[in-house]
Formats: sequence, structure tokens, C-alpha cells
Amino acid sequence: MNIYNSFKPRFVPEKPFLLSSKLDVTYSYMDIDQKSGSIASYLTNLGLKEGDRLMAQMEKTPETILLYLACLRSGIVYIPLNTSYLTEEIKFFVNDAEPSLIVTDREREKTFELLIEKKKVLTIESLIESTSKPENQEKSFLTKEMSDSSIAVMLYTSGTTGNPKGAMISHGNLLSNVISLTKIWKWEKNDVLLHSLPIYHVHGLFVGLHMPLFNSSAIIYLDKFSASQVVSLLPKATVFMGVPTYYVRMLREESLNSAICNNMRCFISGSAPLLEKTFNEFKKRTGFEIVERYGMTETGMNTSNPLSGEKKIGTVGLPLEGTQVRIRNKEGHIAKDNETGELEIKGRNVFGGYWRKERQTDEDFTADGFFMTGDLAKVDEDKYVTIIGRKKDLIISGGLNVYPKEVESVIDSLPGVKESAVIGLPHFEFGEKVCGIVITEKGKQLSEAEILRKLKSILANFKIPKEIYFMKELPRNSMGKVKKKFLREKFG
Ligand code: MLC
Ligand code: AMP
Repeated sequence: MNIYNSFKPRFVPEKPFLLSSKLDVTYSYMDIDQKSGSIASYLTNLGLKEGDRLMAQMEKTPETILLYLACLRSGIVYIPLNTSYLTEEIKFFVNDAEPSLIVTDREREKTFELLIEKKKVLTIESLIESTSKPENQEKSFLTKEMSDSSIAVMLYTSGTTGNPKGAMISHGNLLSNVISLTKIWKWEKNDVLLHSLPIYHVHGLFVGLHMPLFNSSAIIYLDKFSASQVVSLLPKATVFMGVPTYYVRMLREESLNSAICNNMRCFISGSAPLLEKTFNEFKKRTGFEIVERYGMTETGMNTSNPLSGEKKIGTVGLPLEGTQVRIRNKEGHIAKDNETGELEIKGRNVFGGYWRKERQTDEDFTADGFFMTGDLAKVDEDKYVTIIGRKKDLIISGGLNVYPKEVESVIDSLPGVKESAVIGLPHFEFGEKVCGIVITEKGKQLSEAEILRKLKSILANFKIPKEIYFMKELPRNSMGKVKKKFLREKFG
């Protein structure tokens, strides 16, 4: 089923869908249906068909949602890109995904025109202008029927080795997730979600948009996260979701207290570990226990603490309905209760594979169809899952993934650098911070500032190391592998 066709019958046409930070109604449910229909019709008339790819990189605006819905409705595969990505990073995505169309904003138009034929680049501003003309308005676009396995969205996720991979996420994957989350979070049609997440990841795009769309509830839509703005709007909302960094920043706001949360029903956290300290301080200040859940690009959401029922601090809760979870221990056997090992997931929420990477897809699934997450976890006797750490070499900073391998390759390519190692160190606000350890070539001198300046022209800002340390040589084990644990202890 096309996921849009599971939203549409639940729409209450005259109800607000999007509210601005001033609480004005930006779009009603009727508006989004009509406007996304006009865009879907326009894209179809341009010649885009089911399975074609549309890449989008733009600031978060209400119109980004219209474009996303238009893609869902017309069967076009939507590929959103993080707005921090720079030319070199974008080049890879464009070459790999071979999009039929790129939609971007005016500021980014030139970047894309250097990478792909001009006729394949459209600005969101001109798209909206064209589809607002009376002759291009389409009141009754017929949403394309899709099978559950048809690809709705492709999200790029980097690997611990090699280049980013496009995770192909189907209409069925998305539908199963929104149904199970509606149950476990007891989502209500009168809910008002305070949405401040970016909408190019599963968190802000799928969880943040699908829950209201599926339940015909409203969104207060902020273009980015600002702790003071979020706290000031809590009295008008009922649900808030964010990465742990958001909660750390909100706790710094003096005005955060239980009185302003009177209207709130729940606070949800995910994408990175929520520290017990943050959970406890938040409860003390607001009276609310943050609901922690666990997810991934490839799987959507897998587990969540229940809204009512026991929330176990430090755990990411119970497997969602329809999702199977198991742990494989070091010896390769299915683990017993409370035994640590790699978390494996199976269910309708799990993606179909990586774009044009069959071998890598096969490597990431077990013979009986479980996806190997690369996360280390344990499951207790009540089936609550605790994430213990990661098998994969990955840093999560402020809820964003940074793959050390990618940053190391860029540092290594700089003149004067012999080799490097990139590690994550604990950070009070971002959870982890990216740090680089650099070995210069014999007789060459490089400063931290010089290295950072060069990196900033190549890599998205959140991947830039917060600190660079210099060593004479990298510590290695007998196999020649860099001893990252030693480096984390030395510099941490
Ligand atoms: C920005 N900066 C970061 C950063 N974001 N540094 C480390 N980690 C980050 N995540 C740096 C910039 O480089 C810049 O540095 C400075 O902070 C200010 O930039 P900014 O853009 O103004 O920052 P800010 O708006 O404060 O953004 C921080 C943030 C944002 C935490 C609000 O990163 C954010 O919204 N994160 C959420 C990401 C998310 O949605 N994750 C879900 C992924 S899905 P300088 O030096 O230039 O000043 C997933 C699956 C799942 O993981 O389970 O959900
Ligand atoms: P991404 O690849 O960006 O989708 O990030 C997915 C990864 O984020 C997972 O594999 C986990 O390592 C991590 N993650 C998500 N939610 C949580 C959580 N609640 N606690 C700990 N780690 C999490």
C-alpha cells in the first residue's frame, strides 16, 4: 500500500496540519492534500515516473513536506540530503543515486548545476511558484497504488568501511513503524507535536511527520532546534521528540519547569544514548520521565519504552509490535537473558537492502533474515533492551553519525600528513565529540588550525574534529590495527 493512502482517509480536511512558531495555521490537512497533489502532478508531467529518484537538499520549510508527500504519492523515490553536506560529499550521492531530478533552494542551485545537467536541477521556490499557478493546480491527484515492497525513500548511511550506502526503505517499512509507534506511544488525534528536528533523517522525517499524518494531529513546526524557543512553546504542545543533546540544552533553560509542561503528554528521545543524569534531571524539573526509544536508518524504530507501563531507565524499552530482536554472543550463538552481544533485528520495519549493493546487503543479513545492527546490547528477562555500545567504528555526535574512516581518509589526503586516527570522546552536550590524532610526515609541521581550516572546506561541519592531537606514531596491536581504545583512554 502507498503509505499516503494510509494517511489520507484519516485526514480531517479543515484541521490544522502545520502551525508556525507564532501558532498561525500554515497548512490545513486539505491544503497539504491539494498542494502535494499539484506537485505530484507537476513532477509526473515533467516525465518522472515510479522508481525514479528525486534528490532534495534544502533548508527545512513547510514546502519541503509538500515535496516529500508529492514523491510518496507519485511513487518517486525521495532522497533527502543533510543540509551541511558540501560539494565533495554531494558529488558522491549524485553519482551513486543517479537522480532524475534534484530539488534544492536558490542558495544551493549553483552547487548542483556544477555536478549535473542544469535541466535536472529545480529550485523549491520555482517549483512552488509554478504549482501555485491556477493552471497547474490539481485538486484530485490520484495517489499511485504501490506494493508494500516498493521503495518510498532512500536514505544514505555511511559504512564503517567504504562509501555511504543508500538504504532503500519501502512503503511497507514505513507503514509498519507508524502503526506500532501509534500504539506504544498512545498517539491521539488531539496531539500537537513540537517539531524541531531536521527532516532528512528517519527521526525527523518518519517519526516526526508520519505520527501526526497517520493520526490527523497537528505540528508546531520549527525550522531548527533552539532550546529557548522549544521551552517557550511547550505550553502549546503535547508531544516533543528530540536527540539527547536537545534535552541537555533544554535543561539549561531557567524557565523549564513542571508548570509549563501542564499540557504535555510525553517527551521522547532517541538516535543516541540518553544519559541517566539527563533522564533524572529532566524528571526532577518537569515531572516527566523521558520515553527512550531505539532506531536506525535501515530499520526505522525497533524498540521503545512504553508510555504507560514500566519505563526502565538506561534501557531502550521493548521490541515494537512485529519486530523481533535477538542477541548473538561472541561465540556466534543466540545469547541468554542479560548476556551481551550484537543486536539482530527482523520485521516488517527492516529495509530491503542497499542501493546497487547486493553483496554488502547480503553481508549485513543472517541466513534467516535478521539484520545485523552493529550495536552491542543485552535483553533482560522482561524483554527490555539495553544498548551497551557499538561493534561498528562509529561516533554519534549530537545525534548525527560520523564515521571515523571517512574523516581519516580526508585527513590522510592533506599534504604533510602521514596518517591519522579519528576517535570519539565523551562530550557533555553532544554525547561524543570527534577528535583527530595526526602523525605528520617526517620533517613536516602542521598546526591544528591549518588542518581544521582545510577539513572545513571538504567535510560537513558536524564531522569536523573538535580537537586535533599530534603523536609521533599511532599505537598498533600485533595485527597492525590502531589501538583506538588506548587512544580514547589517553586523550579522554
Ligand atoms: C552542529 N555542530 C555540531 C553538531 N551540529 N557539532 C557536533 N555534533 C553535531 N551534531 C557544530 C557546527 O559544526 C558548528 O561548529 C556549531 O556546532 C554550530 O552549528 P549549528 O548548525 O548552528 O548547530 P546547532 O543548530 O546548534 O545544531 C546542533 C544540533 C543538531 C544538536 C541541534 O546537530 C541537530 O539537530 N542534531 C539532531 C540530528 C538528528 O536529527 N539526528 C537523527 C538521526 S536519525 P562551528 O565550529 O562551525 O561553530 C538516527 C536514527 C534514530 O540516528 O534512531 O533516530
Ligand atoms: P543512524 O545510522 O543514523 O540511523 O543511527 C543509528 C544508530 O544510532 C544505531 O545503530 C545506534 O547505534 C544509535 N542509536 C539510536 N537510538 C539510540 C538509543 N536510544 N540509544 C543508543 N543508541 C542509539
